[in-house]
Amino acid sequence: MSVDVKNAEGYKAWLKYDLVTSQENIREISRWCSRIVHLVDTRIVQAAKEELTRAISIMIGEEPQIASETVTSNHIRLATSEQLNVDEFPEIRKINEEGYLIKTVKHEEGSYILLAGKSDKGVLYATFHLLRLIQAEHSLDNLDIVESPRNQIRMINQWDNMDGSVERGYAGESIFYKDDDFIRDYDRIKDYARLLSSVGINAISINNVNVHAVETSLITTFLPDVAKVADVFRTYGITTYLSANYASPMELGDLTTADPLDEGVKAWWKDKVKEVYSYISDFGGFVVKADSEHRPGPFTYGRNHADGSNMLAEALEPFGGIVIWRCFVYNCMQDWRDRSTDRARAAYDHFKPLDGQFHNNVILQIKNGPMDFQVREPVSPLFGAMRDTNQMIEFQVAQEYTGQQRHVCFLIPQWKEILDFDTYAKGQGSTVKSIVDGSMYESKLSGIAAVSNIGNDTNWCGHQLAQANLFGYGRLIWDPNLSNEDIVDEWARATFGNNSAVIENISAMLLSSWQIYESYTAPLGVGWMVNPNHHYGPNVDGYEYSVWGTYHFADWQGIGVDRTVTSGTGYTSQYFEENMKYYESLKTCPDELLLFFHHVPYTHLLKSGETVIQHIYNTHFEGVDQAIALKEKWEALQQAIDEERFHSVNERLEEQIENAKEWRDMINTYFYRKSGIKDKENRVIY
Ligand code: GCV
Repeated sequence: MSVDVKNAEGYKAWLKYDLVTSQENIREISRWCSRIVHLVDTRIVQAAKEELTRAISIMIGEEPQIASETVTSNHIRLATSEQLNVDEFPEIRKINEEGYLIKTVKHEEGSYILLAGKSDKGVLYATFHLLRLIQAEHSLDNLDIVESPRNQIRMINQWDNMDGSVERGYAGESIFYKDDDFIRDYDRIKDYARLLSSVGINAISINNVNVHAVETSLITTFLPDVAKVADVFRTYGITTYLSANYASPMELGDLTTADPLDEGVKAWWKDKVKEVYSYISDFGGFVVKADSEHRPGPFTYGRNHADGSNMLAEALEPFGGIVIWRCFVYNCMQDWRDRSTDRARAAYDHFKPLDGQFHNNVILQIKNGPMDFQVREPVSPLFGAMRDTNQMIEFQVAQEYTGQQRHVCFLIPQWKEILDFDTYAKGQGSTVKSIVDGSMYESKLSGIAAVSNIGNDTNWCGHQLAQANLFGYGRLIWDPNLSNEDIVDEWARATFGNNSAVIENISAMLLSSWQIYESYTAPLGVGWMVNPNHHYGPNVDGYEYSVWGTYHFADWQGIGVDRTVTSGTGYTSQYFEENMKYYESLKTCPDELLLFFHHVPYTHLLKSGETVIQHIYNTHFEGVDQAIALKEKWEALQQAIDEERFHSVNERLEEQIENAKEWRDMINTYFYRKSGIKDKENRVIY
């Protein structure tokens, strides 16, 4: 990686420490931060010291002194509970293994800001928190913060292939691989680890869930390289996982089967796992996509997903490893003309009957919705439906269906809505967040994963503003009760400084962006309408697996998929009763999901008072106007933002507007021609 890249503003992302301009602020920071005392010294604490040193040196123009014993002058003190007098800091009893305290402690014999965790990971997280406060010009005089992450596994999934491509990657190529080999740029990986750790992410899988031939060897010839990468992440409290190819015993091991009940296959995996742990003693385990989109899996052998995952779990169990088994299992060759089958039903139909059959070191990773990371879809009915099975949720930070990091689409409000969704699994208040944090069913393992949005682009994410999704993802899964506004504010200040116009406009842009994107793309929860395969840009009938499928079932009279029990696919029955009734009835089904659950005439009246067809026209015209307004907000900041970032965002906003117009025209024209109903405002529809 060149020095130019490292020095780019976009590269530094939210760990961009700037020289503080106000002398008063410099004095305050210097008063507390000119000395760092570390009472503990692990590699993770060294990472914390390094980050503090880097940040403070830049912010006040003077390198802090480091000591390992207490001093009488003001300082930052790094400690774990072992070095603390617990009676003096009883809060330490309340935090979990990764939690921390940040406390301004005033003593005559030397005052200090305490950054303390139960473990060294807590110290590192406290460090990043303190730095965020300093970036936001928060006073350091009376800090008293107690934090614990709400979720146990806070994971990022790379969809990186070893040829250097990234499946659904919109920010250049992989930072890990190129030409079927590792790149071995540990500086860049370290900077990625810093970004992840700064927002509390503690797990990463480093290869695509579609494991092709070369990547299958990550568990053989490439193990020394995996170990080096794991070493970098370990220093930042992040555990490394690999996506595994279910057919590995055949592809690597000369076996003629991958049948999970075959003794030879079981023995092969046991040996293999032992070998992996000989390289990486704290290896996390395997992420597995099986029997989905042409990937191999237990179905080939007439076995189910419990058989398949349990076999791997048994091999990992002696080493403390886990299996993260994806529930994105469906028949992609399904014939959509046959209205009795429904892809939305697939995950529940496959997995619900297996509840209680999974080993306790297996977690099912369930996509947030029943389909595939659309701009709008309901919450997957599997959440809460499996009382005796560990579950985690999967989001997609990569914007596959939400503008591919060419459009601004801040996804935190979407994820927050999903985490707050009441499943009614154990009566009112059974939110998704209380299922995936393990509290509702006292699950042994639980958490949240998401597909990463980074690549080797200088600014990591392609779109500068897409960084907010990665930052926000980490912050939200650390604490799902944080507000959208707080997350945006934190990110904007750390990334762009504290100019109030900048914060105000960027916040307004981000907070409205999901709704804007939804307005000019697929309406009312119907989903897709994108070009097949690459999924960018409008294509109303676009469907990749055959020429006759569509996702919307539109004809000259109406649109939408009838998923009711009464007359449709029966998908609604997968929800607990309250939600089942809510979606089943046209009276209660919310507008934004209407076409996901019902097939209705274009003249159907929405709760908003508009007809479906008029809603389609209105939102598509308004969406473009709102996209134009986004650009105006950004342009107003030209003087306040460095050229590099200003221009790169401006170019993307230009493209967003042009693409939004294309969406508007394609969608409006299609439905005008299909329905024959005119826009009541007589706007131009081509
Ligand atoms: C990694 C969607 C994407 C695929 C992805 C798949 C999955 O179908 O388009 O690229 O494959 O989801 O989540 O496994």
